[in-house]
Amino acid sequence: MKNILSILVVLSLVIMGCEKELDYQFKIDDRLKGKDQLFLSHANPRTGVDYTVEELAALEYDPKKEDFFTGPINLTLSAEAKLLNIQVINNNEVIETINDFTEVNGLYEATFNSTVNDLGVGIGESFPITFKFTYDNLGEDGFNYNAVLSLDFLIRDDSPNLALNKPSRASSEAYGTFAATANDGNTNSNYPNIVHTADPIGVDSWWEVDLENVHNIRQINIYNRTDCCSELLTDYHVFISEEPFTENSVAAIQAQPGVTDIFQTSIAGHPTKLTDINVMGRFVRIQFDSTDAQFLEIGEVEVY
Ligand SMILES: [Ca+2]
Repeated sequence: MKNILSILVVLSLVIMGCEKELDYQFKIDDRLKGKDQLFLSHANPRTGVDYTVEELAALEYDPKKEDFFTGPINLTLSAEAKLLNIQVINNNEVIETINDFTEVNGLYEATFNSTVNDLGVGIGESFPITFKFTYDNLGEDGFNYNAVLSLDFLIRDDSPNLALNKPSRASSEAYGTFAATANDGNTNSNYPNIVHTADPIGVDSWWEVDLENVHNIRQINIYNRTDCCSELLTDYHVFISEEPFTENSVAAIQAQPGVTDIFQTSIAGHPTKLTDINVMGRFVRIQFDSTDAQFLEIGEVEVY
C-alpha cells in the first residue's frame, strides 16, 4: 500500500449562478451526486518520500487542516468528476490556475507543485490556500453552469530555530550582558536583554553561535536593540561557515576558505530577515568591520 497522506473531503456543493434558476441547482446536484469527493495527498514533506506507517501513526496535528513544509510542496489533487480547472487561492487572490488533468482510475488528477520560498511563506508562519475545483460543464440542456467545490488547506513552515540556546560567544560581554542572551529565544531587545560588546578601536566586534551540526541555512533573523542606539547596528557582516572561525578580524575571516559573507549596509530592524540564503553551515557570526563601531548590540539571532 502506498503510504501517502490522503485527505478526503466531502463538502457541501456550491453552485455558481444558482440564484438565477433554482431548478438548475437540483440538476447539477443530481449530476454530481455520488461524485463529489475531493482528495488531496502528498508525501511526507520532511523526508520527500512516502510516509512510513510509523510516521503516519505519529502525526500529531490534524492533517485535514494543515501540514508542515520546509521546502518543496508537491500536492496531488483529485476529483471524481471531470474538471474544468482548479484555482489556487490565497487571501482572495488566484495565484495559479491548474488546467492539466489526467484520468487515473476514474479520478481526475492534477498536481500543485511549489516551494515555501516561491509562495512567500515566512518561516514560522502559516499560508492558507483554498483549492477551488470547477467541474467541467456538466452539459445537459445546453446550459453552461459549472459546479464548484472548495478545499481549504493550510501550509505551515514550522522550521525550528537552529540557534536557540546553542553555544554562543562574543568578542566581549560588556555592561553586564551576555552572548547567550542573543540566542535565548527572547526577542525583547531592550537593555539588558541584549548582548553588548565593548572592544578597543581596531577590534572588529563580533558575536557568533555554534549550531553544533552543519545545516542548510535558509534564513537568519537579526533583532536589533530597541530601547536606544539602534543606529549602531549597520554595516555588519553575517558570516557562515561549516568550520570554526579561526581568526577574528573581518579580513582574515574573509580569507578563510568556505566562508560565506553576507554584508548588510542598512540599519538592522526588529527583526531584519535575511532570506533565501541556502548555504551549508554550522557557525554563524555577526561582525563589524568598522573600527568606529565598537558596540555590537543585538537582542536575538534566529537561524533556520
Ligand atoms: Ca534574546
